[in-house]
Amino acid sequence: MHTTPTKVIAYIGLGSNLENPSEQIHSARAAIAAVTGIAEQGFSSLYHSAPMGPQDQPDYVNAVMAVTTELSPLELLRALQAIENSHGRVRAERWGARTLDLDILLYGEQVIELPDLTIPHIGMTEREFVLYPLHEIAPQLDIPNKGKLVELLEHCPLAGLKRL
Ligand code: A4P
Ligand code: MG
Repeated sequence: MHTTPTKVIAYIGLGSNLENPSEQIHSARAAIAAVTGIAEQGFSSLYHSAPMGPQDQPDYVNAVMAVTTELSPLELLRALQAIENSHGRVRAERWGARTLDLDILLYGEQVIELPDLTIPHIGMTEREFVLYPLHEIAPQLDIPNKGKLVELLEHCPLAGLKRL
């Protein structure tokens, strides 16, 4: 019997603040789109943002990508971590500077709480560098357990976020 794998819409947050951040984001986009079982559906503008967390680090470039995927949530996480590693990501300080950070923001409508994976991504609903790019590509979105994206945006100051 042949079964077609189900496709789920997922949203990925991309961030970089080292070694030519815009280039890191463009090359991560291409690497994600090239994974078997992932197809790009949309990509936001690039945004310039002030660092959240330790302030003694460069500003970030952030973006959000919409994909459809046949990968399970954990398979998607592993694929993104492999791409982070191939971009020279070294895990050091929490919230510290990084060449590339790839976060699964949303995976369909699912709420996932595993030791290695929390979806919706923790903190995404308060982060201007996630909500504004997400709104650009998915204005109608509802965040599971959190409410409508447009309403979350009303409580989220721009905090210096700039579209590049
Ligand atoms: N993990 C759990 N849930 C997820 C998920 N939905 N997507 C686990 C991806 N990973 C998830 O992440 C730590 C662990 O989170 C992973 O092993 C994975 O199993 P990490 O990338 O190794 O460490 P981290 O990124 O330093 O920590 P954390 O808590 O994930 O930080 P964030 O939330 O990623 O924030 N400022 C600006 N302006 N822009 C940014 O993009 N990013 C950060 C990092 C800090 N400041 C920033 C930005
Ligand atoms: Mg992360």
